[in-house]
Amino acid sequence: MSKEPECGEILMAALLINKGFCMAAKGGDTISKNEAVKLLRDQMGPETKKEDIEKVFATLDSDGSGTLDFQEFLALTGSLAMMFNQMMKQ
Ligand SMILES: [Ca+2]
Repeated sequence: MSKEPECGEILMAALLINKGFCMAAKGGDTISKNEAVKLLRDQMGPETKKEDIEKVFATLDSDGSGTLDFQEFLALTGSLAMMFNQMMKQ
């Protein structure tokens, strides 16, 4: 059985999420579609079809702006966290 996460670990995860956004946004307020597609391809695997990545991007880009803001990025990280949670349960 795994141990409960400590407050410091949770804060570190939040900091890493913020750092990930800042790096992907390259100092801006949003992540470009090209950069988001690279991130998604890294997470989904290089064999993933472009149209599947486009569908995920369209789902994440909830306001249809063509970029991901921090809130939309959090939806991505939340989805990944849920995926990892399911993997850990198996
Ligand atoms: Ca958007």
